Amino acid sequence: MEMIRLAAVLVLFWPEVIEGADRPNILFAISDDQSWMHASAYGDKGTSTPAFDRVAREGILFTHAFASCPSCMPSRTSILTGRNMWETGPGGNLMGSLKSEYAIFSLLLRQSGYQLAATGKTWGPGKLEGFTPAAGKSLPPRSYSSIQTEAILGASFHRRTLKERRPGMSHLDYASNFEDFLASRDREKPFFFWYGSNEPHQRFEEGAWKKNGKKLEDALLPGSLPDHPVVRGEFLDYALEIEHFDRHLGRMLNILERENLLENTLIVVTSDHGNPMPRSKCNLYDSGTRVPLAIRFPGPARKGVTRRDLVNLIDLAPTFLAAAEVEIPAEMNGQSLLEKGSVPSRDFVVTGFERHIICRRDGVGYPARCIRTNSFAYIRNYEPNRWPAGDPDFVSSHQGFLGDCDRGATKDFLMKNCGETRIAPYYRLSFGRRPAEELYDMQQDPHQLRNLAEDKKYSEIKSSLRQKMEDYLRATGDPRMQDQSPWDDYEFTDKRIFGNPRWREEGLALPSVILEDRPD
Ligand SMILES: [Ca+2]
Repeated sequence: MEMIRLAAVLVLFWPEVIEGADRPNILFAISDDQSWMHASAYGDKGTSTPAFDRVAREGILFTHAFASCPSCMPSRTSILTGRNMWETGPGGNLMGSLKSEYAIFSLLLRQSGYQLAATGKTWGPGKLEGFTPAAGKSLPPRSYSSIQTEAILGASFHRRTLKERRPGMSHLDYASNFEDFLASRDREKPFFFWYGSNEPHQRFEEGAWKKNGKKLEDALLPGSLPDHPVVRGEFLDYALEIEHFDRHLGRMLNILERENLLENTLIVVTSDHGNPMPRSKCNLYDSGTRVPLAIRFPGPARKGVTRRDLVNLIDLAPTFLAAAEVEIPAEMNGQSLLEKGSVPSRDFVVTGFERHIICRRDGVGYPARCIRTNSFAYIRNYEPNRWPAGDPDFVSSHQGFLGDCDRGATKDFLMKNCGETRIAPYYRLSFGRRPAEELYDMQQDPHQLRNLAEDKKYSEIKSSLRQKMEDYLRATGDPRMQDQSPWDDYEFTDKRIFGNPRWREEGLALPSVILEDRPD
């Protein structure tokens, strides 16, 4: 408690530090699918992240940061717009679209005189609507195009590639591309640079942990997965990808230092949502929405502070704008982490999920909202008759059955062994149907394994959380509060990713054991 109060007091002084100086450069580093616990600064022995740890040590380590949505593109939409996932129309669905009617922080920075650039994964998969790409170019129908990146982040730096490509990882030499940008930049302007690694997104090089000196006992698993060597091995293969992201970040920090830029650069390191193993990504549990976050403020700000209060990644857009002394649009519901005159702490965050890929008949999603306080998490599943990871007897995409869970060793293991008494409960936790309401005591049950929603002792807590959540959803215009669900009707803008035009008709059967209805 003392630490929280101290941190809150210190926050008041940061704006004075920034004021008066030149407007800071900004380096934003975002990994793809990394849970908060998987960095050594948080105590993970299986993942070594010296660069992240350095940013935390020379700045602030946030222990409770949450993505607005546990799916790549909606999370990135929320980061860019400072809006909750239900406030961005088709931007709340994977393979939806980002409309230019929503203000995005990067273009506001550019308007105010910043130079923008990016390397690696930026926003996607999905379609940009109404943005103006560079002269003579038109927006492509496809995701992950450099023209898309140019339209929202100024310039795409991707010429430099690695000499040795590691299986499962991007060929881009992110740090050298950053160096190229610095060498070619307009030195009269402050810059905003987006470093988006493709790691640790699936697929991984299976078993790579063995030749990289990792030990199975060091793997840090969420408690919702069985403690088995296959699962431990996959978490270590994933750790190697996080370390790849971190090595490039480390090189970038060294380059900034060498160029004498480190002291006037705001550095933010995070991820778009949690790990890609079962019951994490695409789920509103902490394993899906809670992300690492470290921020190094420019100048002689206090160092090495840990903040345990709740942060939503929609707070980043206002933070960047505040650092650049740009007015924050009223429609951004995030709040700057540099906010002046008040303690910028939240007493709850609300997250949401709608539709990821096609994995249920008729291509519908799995709508849910969650309110998370320091003590509890309350989840409302609006369609409890649907299957949270996809219909178990329906396949339409490259992810196979249960397509809202990425292919991988742990998923395969659970599917192959779901008939075993020891494994079946884990299978159900990840892939079985869920009740309409879930309530977890986050102090007693951090892995969210004991649902208290039907326990009478907690009925007051449950109803007050539900009320608080619905008040917030109403105040921020969630269509679900009007009994509307536009997300199931939004177009899939990037069908290329499925590679299967017959998805509506197709469906293959699996062993009957996994078709069992909701467990107790
Ligand atoms: Ca992702």
